[in-house]
Amino acid sequence: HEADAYRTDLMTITRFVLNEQSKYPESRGDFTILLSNIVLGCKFVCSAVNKGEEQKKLDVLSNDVFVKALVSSGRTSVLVSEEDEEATFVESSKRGKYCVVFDPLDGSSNIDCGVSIGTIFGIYTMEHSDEPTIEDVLKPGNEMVAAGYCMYGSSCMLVLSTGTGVHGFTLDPSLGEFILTHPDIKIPNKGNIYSVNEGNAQNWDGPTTKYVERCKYPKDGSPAKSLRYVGSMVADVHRTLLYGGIFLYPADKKSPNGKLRVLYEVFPMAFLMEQAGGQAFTGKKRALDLVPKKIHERSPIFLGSYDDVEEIKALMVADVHRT
Ligand code: P6P
Repeated sequence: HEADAYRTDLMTITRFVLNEQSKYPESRGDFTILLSNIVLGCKFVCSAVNKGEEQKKLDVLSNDVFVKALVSSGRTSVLVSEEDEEATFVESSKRGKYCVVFDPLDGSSNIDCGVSIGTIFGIYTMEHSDEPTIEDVLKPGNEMVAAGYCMYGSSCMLVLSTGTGVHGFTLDPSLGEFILTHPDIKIPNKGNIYSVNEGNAQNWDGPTTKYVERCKYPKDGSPAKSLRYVGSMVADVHRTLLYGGIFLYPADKKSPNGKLRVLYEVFPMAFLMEQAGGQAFTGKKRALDLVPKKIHERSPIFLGSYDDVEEIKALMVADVHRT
């Protein structure tokens, strides 16, 4: 009977977020409506990926679905998508108090070989009722109110934080609902995995090179770390969140700001890492303290287990004092 009780008490993502929002007496359910439209987009992408849609079409299709769902939600004013050169400003009759930055299909070059890919999103609130401007999305990550990703892999999993911890929801295709399966995810304080594209090693700076060397040839006699690199940020970050370790996309001589985008890759993943007890560092500062000047700006990123990131921070700080 107990099992049945469990089976009928469905903690869907909508119920979970409604529950969270009930802590804000003034909440009118706007965030819940916004999130349900992001969830709709994720369900669409999950179904299209599983149908084996080819990459080119899926890139554009998924962006279309997210933009249309977010605009029609009536809860957004400015949207930034990896797929669109310019920001989308919602027409006044449909405006709401949220601004959403997202990558509808991150890692899409991996689609055609079946490797996991994902949607990444971050949410800001717009604190004024004037005409929205680009300034409403050129804000530091420390002003984000929520962030998350959806990973399209062997299962479809949405990982979300609204500022009170990190929670994982798995899509039950028979119900078409995301069900809470991983409440309150905490990243291990230290891990034994490092995740980086070693193919860029010849272009790394000193501290990155030294840190990776330490992972491979530990000085203190501890076992070498394992290298795990999928090349799809959502997959690499999801593994880091659950197993611990460090994910790095450093600057290099070819790309002085690294490759990953601040608004819809670095900020959402940094937000989640901090909420899970980890941290995220740009090589110079806390990632969430960056203030982007352009919507597609890039930044180097070192994120994951708290102690692992502390180690590379120490190397970077030491390097600054030396130069
Ligand atoms: P590289 C995918 O193209 C992506 O944007 C991220 O998902 C991923 O972490 C990174 O680029 C991989 O880049 O240069 O190692 O192939």
